[in-house]
Amino acid sequence: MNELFGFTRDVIKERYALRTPSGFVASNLPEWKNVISVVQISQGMGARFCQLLITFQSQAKGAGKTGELEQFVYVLAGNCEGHIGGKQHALSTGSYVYIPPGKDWSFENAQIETQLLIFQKRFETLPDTGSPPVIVGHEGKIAGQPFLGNEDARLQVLLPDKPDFDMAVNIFTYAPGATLPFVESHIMEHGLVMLKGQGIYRLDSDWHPVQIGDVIWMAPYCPQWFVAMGKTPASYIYYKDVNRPPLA
Ligand code: UGY
Ligand code: MN
Repeated sequence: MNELFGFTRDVIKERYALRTPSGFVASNLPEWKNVISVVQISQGMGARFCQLLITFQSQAKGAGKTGELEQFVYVLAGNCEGHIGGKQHALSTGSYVYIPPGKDWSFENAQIETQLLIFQKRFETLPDTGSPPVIVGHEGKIAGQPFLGNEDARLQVLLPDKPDFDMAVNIFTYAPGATLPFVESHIMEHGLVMLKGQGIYRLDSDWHPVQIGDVIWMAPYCPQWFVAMGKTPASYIYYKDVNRPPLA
């Protein structure tokens, strides 16, 4: 269908943002060479974390140190090598790596058009917890659990649910017609990418059709709800901040 110029589904509001691939603009990030990098979510819109989409071109490489930050890297498409703290890992579509503070990292030797989704935040220490370990995994090895008893809405929890970790990353998969059971409102913030299918996202008091590739930021307490629509399952990967006191 032809769309007349000047239209977009993108919405940037105080409590949430919806961004669609047709509006993405690349920027240069010092740690990455020969990639197309899009900052999907950042402090500029009010978030307390950063979400990046990296697309490898020929001879691409990213290398750096996490320092005080932590980052979760998910392979959206393609394959590459990850080097974390001196250890090499072969990564393919669906692989993920959690890199705690104080680690050297690099990603290279990638198939062209390999895509990485990255969630970054400043790690929040607690007096009685240590720094979490490096985690390398694959979504195919994590079973989806029924969400609050609903077999049609399944959650894969990619990181250990332990107090050391201050971020969670999950994949939520809905059969057509399945929904979040109620309109959630919570202290945690979310960054989200639609991986498959389509549906309607309620954000604050607005309803938006969403599809594969769309990005959503939800501020703390933003009311949120989802229904999967169409003939195929819908799924999204999302970040949330967890396990820390509200007043730090
Ligand atoms: O983990 C969550 O808060 C999740 N149920 N939120 C969401 O899918 N929007
Ligand atoms: Mn939520």
